[in-house]
Amino acid sequence: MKTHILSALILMASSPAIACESTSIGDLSVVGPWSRATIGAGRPAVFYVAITNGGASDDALLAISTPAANMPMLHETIVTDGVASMLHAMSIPLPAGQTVQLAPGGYHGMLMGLTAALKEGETFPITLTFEVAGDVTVNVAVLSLRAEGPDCGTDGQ
Ligand SMILES: [Cu+2]
Repeated sequence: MKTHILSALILMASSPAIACESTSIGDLSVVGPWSRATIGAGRPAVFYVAITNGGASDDALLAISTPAANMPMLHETIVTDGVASMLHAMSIPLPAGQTVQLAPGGYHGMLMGLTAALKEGETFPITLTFEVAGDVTVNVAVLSLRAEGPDCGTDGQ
């Protein structure tokens, strides 16, 4: 048992550190943008990030764009009677003083029409358009196929 725990610790220590990029624009903090590697370019990729609105007024994420995909969209996963379906989100509300996660099972970016497969360890730029704060471009870390997100410290999941 002791050996088992020890080898698990060594595995964790030897895996490459995943950057948790944080970018500010106006009252917004855009933290830990990430995606998953794709097997090819024929299927859509995902885009996840946490956005904190530290200001006193509401904002909203209106759109995303990236040279990595021809048709990036905002989606929301809704579970009805145990069946998950994805709806197009016209915008994602960012209430004052709150953090909104684009994360598996909820709001997310869907990158349709990839220009190339996403490879683990790469990054690509994505531009987020906010209703109030304007545009900001961040670098998205491409994690493994089964990744659950970068290690962003205590505020991650
Ligand atoms: Cu989707």
